[in-house]
Amino acid sequence: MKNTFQIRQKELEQFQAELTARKNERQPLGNGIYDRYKHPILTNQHAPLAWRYDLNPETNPYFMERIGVNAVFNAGAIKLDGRYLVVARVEGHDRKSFFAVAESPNGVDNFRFWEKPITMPETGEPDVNVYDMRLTQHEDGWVYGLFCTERKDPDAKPGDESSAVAQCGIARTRDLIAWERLPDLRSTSPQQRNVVLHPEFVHGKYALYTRPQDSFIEAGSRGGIGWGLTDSMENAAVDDEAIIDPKAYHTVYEVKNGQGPAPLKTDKGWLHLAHGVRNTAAGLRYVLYLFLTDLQDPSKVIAKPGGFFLAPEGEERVGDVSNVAFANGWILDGDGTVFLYYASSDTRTHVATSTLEQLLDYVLNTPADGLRSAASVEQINQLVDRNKAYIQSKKHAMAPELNGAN
Ligand code: M1P
Repeated sequence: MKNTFQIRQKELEQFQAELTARKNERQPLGNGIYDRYKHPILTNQHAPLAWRYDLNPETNPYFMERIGVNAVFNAGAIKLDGRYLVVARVEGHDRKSFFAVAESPNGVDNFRFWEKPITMPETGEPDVNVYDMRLTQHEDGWVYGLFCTERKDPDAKPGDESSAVAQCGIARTRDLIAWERLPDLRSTSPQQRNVVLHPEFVHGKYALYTRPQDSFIEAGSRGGIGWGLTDSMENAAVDDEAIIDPKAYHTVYEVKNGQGPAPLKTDKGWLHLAHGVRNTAAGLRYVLYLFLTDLQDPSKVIAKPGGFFLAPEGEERVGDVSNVAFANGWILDGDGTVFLYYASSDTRTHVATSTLEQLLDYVLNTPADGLRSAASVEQINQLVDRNKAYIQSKKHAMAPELNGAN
């Protein structure tokens, strides 16, 4: 028996040491906008053995897993004191999600979880499930974590054990270790998910991106990325939500959408990463898109490429909730590198890298959604014509006699 314990423990320790030490590799043949990487940065296999196994051979002679981790996904991200940190949504075999910090020396590999998951204080109304934290380093000096808190719908009919109410939970910290829980956001919407705090005060108030919705899954008559102001985060309340980026017919965000991480400030405007959801015969498909808002008025969209920026590819398309790309974390580094943390199919977490310059080029120079097939063809034809004209001009420049010159 002792032998079984020792053999399994050694094998698992070795496997995890290799997994966390593995170098990530940039994938070739990208799209010029960002690079994908070969390996996910975090999976359920990255969860420390001490979270899952009783390490005492007397009480666990078979070295059995006692507490299972099912998935590690939808991670918030921040660079704090020079450290690349993500706050992942870790989901156990019991379907409960919680938050845990993982740290990397370079943002793309060697992510290791801190010793213990985050102990998130509860409010007077305990959360049943918490997930999808957006981290904002606010100019007031705090790091805020806004997340979805989910509880059973008190109005669910007898026998209905699925209906839930989603709201925005709020906590703040200085170090990602000690968290102060604040009251949940109050808004006029019966449900809220994907609420994100803007990093700067706007008209002296805290500004929030919201996602009002009629029911737990369906955005219904509401939806779109909303915008609202609140006097305080200690008693956050948004009475008036303006929809700044609505869902739209026959687009990649026809069913619903939601702000990803807090936007990045650039000299051309606020750069936003968001997810859009469309319906298919195989269920919902989640993709990521980018848009830019005005520097002075972050609620005003000034540029928005058509279609998706990143969609699940290859094995990313398969998981607990297949066909999902979701992102709620990115890091802008001092040299302009942007680390985009996205999850695939509610199962694992990946990184893509780009630069602020490339992302702005993408946002400012990709045609907007023309909303009709004919408009898409027209955009391609315009590009072909411009390319033809350019190639012709190059030919003439190289051989002036073709141009009638002597
Ligand atoms: O299952 C896909 C995603 O569904 C929800 O996102 P949204 O609120 O936009 O529908 C969230 O539960 C998210 O965590 C999940 O990845």
